[in-house]
Amino acid sequence: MSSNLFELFQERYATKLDKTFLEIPGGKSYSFGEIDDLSARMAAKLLENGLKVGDRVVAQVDKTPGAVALYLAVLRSGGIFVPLNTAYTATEVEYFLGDAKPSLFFCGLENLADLSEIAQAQGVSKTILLGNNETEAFWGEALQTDPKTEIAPRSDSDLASFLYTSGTTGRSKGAMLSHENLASNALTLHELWQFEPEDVLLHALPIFHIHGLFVALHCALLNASKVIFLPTFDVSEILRGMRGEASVLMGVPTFYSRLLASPDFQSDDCKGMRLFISGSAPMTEQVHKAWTNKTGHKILERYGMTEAGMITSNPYDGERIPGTVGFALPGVEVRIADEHGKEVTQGDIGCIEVRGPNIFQGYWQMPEKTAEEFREDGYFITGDLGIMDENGRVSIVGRGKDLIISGGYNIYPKEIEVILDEHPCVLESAVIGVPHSDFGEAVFAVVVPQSGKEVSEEELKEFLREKMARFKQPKTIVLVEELPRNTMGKVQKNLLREQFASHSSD
Ligand code: MCA
Ligand code: AMP
Repeated sequence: MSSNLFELFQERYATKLDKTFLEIPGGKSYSFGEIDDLSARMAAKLLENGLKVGDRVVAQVDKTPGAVALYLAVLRSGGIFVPLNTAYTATEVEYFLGDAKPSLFFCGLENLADLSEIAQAQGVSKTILLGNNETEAFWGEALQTDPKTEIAPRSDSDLASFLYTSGTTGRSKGAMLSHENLASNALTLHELWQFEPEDVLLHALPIFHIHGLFVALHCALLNASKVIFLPTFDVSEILRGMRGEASVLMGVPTFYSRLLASPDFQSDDCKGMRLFISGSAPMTEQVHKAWTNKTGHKILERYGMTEAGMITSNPYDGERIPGTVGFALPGVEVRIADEHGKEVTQGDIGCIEVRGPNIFQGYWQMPEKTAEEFREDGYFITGDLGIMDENGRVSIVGRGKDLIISGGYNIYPKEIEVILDEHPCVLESAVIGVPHSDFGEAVFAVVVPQSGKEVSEEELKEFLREKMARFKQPKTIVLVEELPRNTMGKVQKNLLREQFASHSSD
C-alpha cells in the first residue's frame, strides 16, 4: 500500500485522466486529469506560501472542485488538512485556529477581513482566499503557476488530516487521522460496497466531515468514478441525478426522509440506482421500510465516527436489517464491553469499543484526553451503546455520551450550556435533543433564570446568535424554575427528555 494517500488515489485514476471526475450543476465538469493537474499547481503555490511537510492547513471553504483540488494538494505536499464547517462563526473559527496553529488558512470571501485579522492574531502566517471558480483568487493564480508533481513521501502513521469533534467537556478536539487510517478505511469500503467501473456517485454531503470528504470522495477516487457534485442537498438536483447517470447515493437519514416527502419523487426514479447508503445518524425503521416499499431498494446503513472512520456496515449481499448497523468491517474489531472494557455476555447492552487500522492517532495536543478514550489493549471507547447478536451483527441502542445528532451533525449539549450559562440572567441550563421530523433530533434548551431576573427566549436566542453556528442553536428555549436532579445533584436529562418529548420543535 502506498504510504501517501494521494499516491494511492493517483494510481487508481492514472489510466482515466480524461474521464469526468466532478460534474457540477449547470453541466460544467472537471476530468481526473484536470483535478490532478490543478492539485499539482496548487501544491506549488502552497510551497510558495511557505507550507512545509507536517504543517496544518485549515480550510473553511465552499464545496467546489477547487476545494477538492486543495485537499489533494495538501495531501500531495505532505501537509495536514483541517476542514471546518462553513457554518462556524468567527468566534468558533478563532478557537480552531488557535488550537490547530496552521501555517495557512483558506477561507471564502464572506468574513475575509474579520477572519484575516483573527487568523493573524492567532499566529497564522497567511490567510488565503480560495476562490469559487478558476478565474478567482488562489484557484485562478494556481492555474498560472507551474505544477509541482512530486509527492511528499509519508509514512503510514504520518497525519493526513484532523477533524474537529466537539466533546462532552464542551471543548472541540482535533481527531488526528493518519494516511493509513484513511487509506485502509477507503480500500475496505470500496471493496465491501462492490464499486463497479461504471458507478456514478451522487454527492450532496458537505466536504468538511468524514462522511462527505472521506467516505464518499475516497470511494470515488479509488474507483475513478464520476461524481455528480452538488454544493448542497437539494431534492430536485438529487432527483435529476437519479433520473440521469447516478448509481450510488450516500446520505444522512434526512436526505431519505426529505426525498420520501417530495411529491415529485416517483418509484421509477431509482431504476438506474445500484446502492443507497445511509449513516451519521440513526435511520428509523419507518423510513427504511418506506424507502423499500417505494423503490424496491434496501438502504444500506453503516456506522462510523470521526475518530474511527467507518466501523460497521450492513452487508452488500446479505440481509440489510433496519435498526441495525451491520457487522464490523473487515480488519476492524468491535466488542461490546462493560465500563471496565470487559466484554459483556453476548446479547447484553454495553459500550461499543473498536480497534483496527482505522482508529485515529489521538486528539491533537490532548494526550490525557486521548488516554482516557482508549483501553490498555488498544480498543477505542466510542461512547455509543450497542448490542451484538450471535452472528456479530451490531445494533446501536443509545448513547453513553451526552450528544445530540441533528440532521447528521453532532452537537454536544455541554458546548451550548457553557455559553448559555454565561448570560448574566441565567443561573443554569440543560440542553437536550427532542424528536424532530426533519432532522431526527432538534436542539432544545431548558433554562433556569437567576432569581429576581427576567429573560426571554428571544433574548437568549439573540445572545447565542454570533457565538455558535446556526445548526447548533436551540430551536426552542424554555424557561423553568429548576432542573430535576438526582440525589447526587446531577441534572436528570432523561426526565427533561420525557417531559419535552412531545414539545414540537419542527
Ligand atoms: C441546517 N440547519 C440545521 C441543520 N442543517 N439545523 C439543525 N440540524 C441540521 N443538521 C439549519 C440552518 O442552520 C438554517 O437555520 C436552516 O436549517 C436552513 O439551513 P440550510 O443550510 O438551508 O439547511 P439544509 O440545506 O436543509 O441542510 C440540512 C441537511 C444538512 C442537508 C440535512 O444539515 C446536511 O447536509 N447534513 C449532513 C451532515 C453530515 O454530513 N454529517 C456527517 C458528519 P436558520 O434558518 O435558523 O438559519 S460525519 C459523521 O457523523 C460520522 C463520521 C459518520 O458516521 O458519518
Ligand atoms: P461524529 O462524532 O460526528 O463523528 O459522529 C459519530 C457519531 O454518530 C457516532 O458516535 C454515533 O453516535 C453516530 N452515528 C454514526 N452513524 C450512525 C448510525 N448509522 N446510527 C446511529 N448513530 C450513528
